Amino acid sequence: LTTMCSNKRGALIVVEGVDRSGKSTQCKKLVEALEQANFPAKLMTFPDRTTLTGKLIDDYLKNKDCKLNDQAIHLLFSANRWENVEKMKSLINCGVTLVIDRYSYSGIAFSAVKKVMNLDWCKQPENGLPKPDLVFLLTISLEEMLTRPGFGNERYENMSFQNNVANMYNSLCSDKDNWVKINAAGSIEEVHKKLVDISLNTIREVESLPLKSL
Ligand code: T5A
Ligand code: NA
Repeated sequence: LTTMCSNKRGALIVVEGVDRSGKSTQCKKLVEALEQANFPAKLMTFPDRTTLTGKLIDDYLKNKDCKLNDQAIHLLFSANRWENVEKMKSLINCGVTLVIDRYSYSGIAFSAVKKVMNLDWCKQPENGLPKPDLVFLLTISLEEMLTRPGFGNERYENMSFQNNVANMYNSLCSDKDNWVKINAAGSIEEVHKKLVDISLNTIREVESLPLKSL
């Protein structure tokens, strides 16, 4: 990898939003489009269910007999990101743009709405992780969300919880210059085109700037 390293860094692009807003669909298409435009790109997903912490998280989300309390699962979601830090940094520093399906803001929003832990407490374990250059927040009405397939039996997949998460995302988003809200109710192609255009601008803007930390 080192021999192929570019002297320009890649961008860190995150896609957030409530369940079924289309994050996974858009992340995949975005990586393909960037590669076609000759910008090396790679998809990452959180939670990464393949790692040690990821397996515990998977059991928790599937409501298996999992006794983790709210604080413990919050810290596991964060640890699941920390497990991937070296990999993320080396790819970005080698010129690869990382497109990440959920990141710290999922961790913060989904935990803070439980009211057991305050917002500041929820943000602390994310401090020091690589800071995204761009965060897309896919917004969708609850009515529109209901028309989409895939609402399963995982924990958090209920309307009132998702509504609270949407409000929490909105408050995290306000006054942040690297956040872009995208109306995700448009067609897959319409949403995709917006993401590609904005991402290409960001990739060019940050290629000579250092990667920051949260
Ligand atoms: N979580 C996660 C935490 O609590 N803390 C954390 O730190 C993290 C990282 C993980 C759960 O864990 C929580 C949040 C979640 O509850 P997940 O594995 O990310 O969840 O969730 P998934 O179930 O995989 O994905 P989502 O439900 O969030 O869906 P997506 O990815 O937003 O939507 P997508 O792309 O799969 O699309 C859903 C359906 O809609 C269609 C698609 O074809 C698909 O059928 N669709 C569209 N239809 C019409 N128009 C469009 N524009 C469409 N775009 C997609
Ligand atoms: Na998804």
